Amino acid sequence: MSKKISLADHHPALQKVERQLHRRGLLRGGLSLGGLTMLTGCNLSDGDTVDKVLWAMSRFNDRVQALLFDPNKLVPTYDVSQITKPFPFNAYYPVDSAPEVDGDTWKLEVSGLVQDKSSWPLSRLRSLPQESQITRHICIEGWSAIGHWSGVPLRTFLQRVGADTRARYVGFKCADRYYSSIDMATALHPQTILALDYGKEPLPLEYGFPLKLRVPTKLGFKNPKHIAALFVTNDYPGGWWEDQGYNWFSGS
Ligand SMILES: Nc1nc2c(c(=O)[nH]1)N[C@H]1C(S)=C(S)[C@@H](COP(=O)(O)O)O[C@H]1N2
Ligand SMILES: [Mo]
Repeated sequence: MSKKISLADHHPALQKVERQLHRRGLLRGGLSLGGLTMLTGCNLSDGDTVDKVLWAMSRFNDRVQALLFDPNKLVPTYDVSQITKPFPFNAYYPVDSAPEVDGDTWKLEVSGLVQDKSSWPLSRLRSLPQESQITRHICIEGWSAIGHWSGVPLRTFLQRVGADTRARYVGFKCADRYYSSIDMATALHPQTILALDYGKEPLPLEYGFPLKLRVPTKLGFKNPKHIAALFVTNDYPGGWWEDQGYNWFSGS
């Protein structure tokens, strides 16, 4: 570690990166790249660019945000009259490309650090206790909308499958090529639900049929729709937008 710090402190290429970060106001006060590598646990080398350093800073930011997260603080809920109509559609493709999933044959695959890896047809998910919420969905693209989702609290589901709740992440793979992941504290938050219904009816095709993660403490892109598989892991799973630069934690 001391070697890495002296590399960041004395190597001309990294000094240049450090000056650029200071100029852009991204490194403040006495914080140096050496100090940053210590905080992020990231090994910087002289070939690294501002981009690589920003990734390291974003991952450090994830850890700070996770520490600040209050597992019991609830987001505001709304009245039925405040629901946004029509609820906006968003995906990385146009609405007519949303995946058509057959609810009769679909099963949620479960893997990773869980005791029971059996898969879950819709009927089995519906036999678990259900929660309902009217909450605000906030998209990073600059719009928000209030919607009504119901389903199984993810916490209830994780307990039922014997998940190792000391693991770091819960990851999701979708019927389109989308994927995402959340930290375990957020997965166990009382308002994080595996949503089966929108407005008391099964999720419409474009809003994520048959299963969508509703996590109102996080931005919209961390609410995967058309979930096909769920896994519990200690290996950072990233996500579709997260891997293209959106901050991974992206929540409150
Ligand atoms: N499977 C899948 N889930 C997804 C996306 C996607 O493209 N595919 N887009 C995300 C983004 S950026 C947003 S804002 C919300 C939009 O959900 P909505 O169509 O219900 O408004 O879904 C999220 N989950
Ligand atoms: Mo979004």
